[in-house]
Amino acid sequence: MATTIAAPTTNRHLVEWVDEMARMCKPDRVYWCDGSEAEYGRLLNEALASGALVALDERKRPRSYYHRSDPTDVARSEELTFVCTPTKEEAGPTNNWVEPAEMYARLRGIFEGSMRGRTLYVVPYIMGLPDSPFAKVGVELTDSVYVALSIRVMARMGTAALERLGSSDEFNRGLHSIADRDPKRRYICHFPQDNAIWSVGSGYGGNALLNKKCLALRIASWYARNEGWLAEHMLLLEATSPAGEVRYVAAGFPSACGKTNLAMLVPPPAFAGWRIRTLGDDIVWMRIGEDGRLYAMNPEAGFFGVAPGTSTATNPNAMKMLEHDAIFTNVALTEDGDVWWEGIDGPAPDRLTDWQGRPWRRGSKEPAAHPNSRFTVALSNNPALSPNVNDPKGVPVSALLFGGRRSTTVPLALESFNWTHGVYLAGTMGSETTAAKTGAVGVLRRDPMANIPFVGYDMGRYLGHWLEMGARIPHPPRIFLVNWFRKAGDGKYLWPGYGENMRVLEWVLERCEGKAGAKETPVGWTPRPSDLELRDLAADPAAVEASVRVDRAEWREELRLQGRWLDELGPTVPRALRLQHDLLEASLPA
Ligand code: OXD
Ligand code: MN
Repeated sequence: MATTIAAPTTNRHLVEWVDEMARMCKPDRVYWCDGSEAEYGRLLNEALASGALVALDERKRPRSYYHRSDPTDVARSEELTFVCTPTKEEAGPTNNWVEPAEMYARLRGIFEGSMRGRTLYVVPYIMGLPDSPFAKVGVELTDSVYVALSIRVMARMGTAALERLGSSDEFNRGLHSIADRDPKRRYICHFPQDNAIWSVGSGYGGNALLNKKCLALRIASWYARNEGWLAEHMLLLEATSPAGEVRYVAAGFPSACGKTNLAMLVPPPAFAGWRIRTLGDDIVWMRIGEDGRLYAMNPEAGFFGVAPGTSTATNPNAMKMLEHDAIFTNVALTEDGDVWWEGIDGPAPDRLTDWQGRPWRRGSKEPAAHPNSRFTVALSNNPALSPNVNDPKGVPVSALLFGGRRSTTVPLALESFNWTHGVYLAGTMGSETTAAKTGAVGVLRRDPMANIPFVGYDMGRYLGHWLEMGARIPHPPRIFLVNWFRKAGDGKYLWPGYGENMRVLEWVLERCEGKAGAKETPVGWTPRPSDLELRDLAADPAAVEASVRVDRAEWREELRLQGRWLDELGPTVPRALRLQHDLLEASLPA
């Protein structure tokens, strides 16, 4: 039986559950994390000794480490992710489902003895600020020291969580084992009714850090619907104008579509005096405030961002925050002990060690870093972090943006006519898939609110919840679609993106205040080039014109696909959204 260090809590619900799980998983040792700096150092040493982490060159990247995951375990496995509600209808058509008793039995067979020879780390954590009434406590039991270290960076972890929990039974029970990492025995399972998550066979990202996608999105979305709030896959930014006005924008883009870059945007010289600061880059919880506005907060304490494509040109703040105290996963290593990825500044070195540990030569056809390789850093590393990230009531949101990668059809920006129309546009939006999930890349898939992998219940009811929320918010934010990825016939992007997205952000903020002009189209309001501040923009005016165009033939096809999507979601899709679809179709006769 395991050596158990005395539990640093008298919470009998927690202690009994840890004992029960340890009896099943049979670790050699049970270790309770306190979240202290000293402990972080000790766990790092354990990880270095076992080879789970490699230290980077101390002068080049102080206190930074490298982790390589199994080559079969490099992205979220949506096909192995389940929502185990009592009935299939509750999980809905967009989630994999197995009845809870059957899934628990199947998983017990895999967890049984899975931690032999290993340590079980008890990782208590808080999503949200410890003093916020809206924070949620979870405890992850894991046999991965990399996971324990990552949660220390990504969430408020350790004693603070035990203190907040006290003697309560209200905590998320997360059980995680890398087991034998066999993809055929890999499952990421959510039991919303039990506030429980069991994940086995993966040590990577959202599959393994149960606080993130599993609790703060899938389980939280279920609570959010029951309790009247929103748990969303969004970034949160603060924009300060030259006149000193401070406004907040939340934006939902699918994985690896630029949330981190927009959240850390540095305005171009034509926007001197503007300042963008970050509150979050992946998850936002939103509630109606006492003043009738929608208030947003980031429940995380760190960033788990995609490395490839990150450079001084695309995201200078991210490059600064990665200079120290970072953990990198599946990027490439340089000969002098630093990290490298495709798209980083400067030319590729002659030789690297690739993400699988193999020698790599410049000119090789295969990427040196995995396309979904990641960095893990604390929020506090970001030089442009908003101080309001620590406001327990959150920040009032002026605009909600949604968007994906669309090489055609969707204009640079499209403002909805009203909340219902906005929910329709976001609920039917599509995006070309990326390497953040396993499976084909570049395939158009519908992704409501960029949240399709993360809603822990029926999607039609989720859209209904958005409509109900709209009806309850006295001063709702405006809803926009944006698309930085539209292409010309020759395959080139029409809009330069990155820092230049400030031009769209300014238009959005001005629209919210009734200041900027726009063109009415049958599908929403778009900026005309003359409505955007285009001073010093290095782009062909014809390309800008094409980026904002609403093409009637493209939209007729889009509406046909959107109609099919609503049919796929089935009978729980709110009637208002079906009527909205029919109205748009009728407004665009052939
Ligand atoms: C993420 C994702 O890790 O969305 O944030 O895949
Ligand atoms: Mn994400």
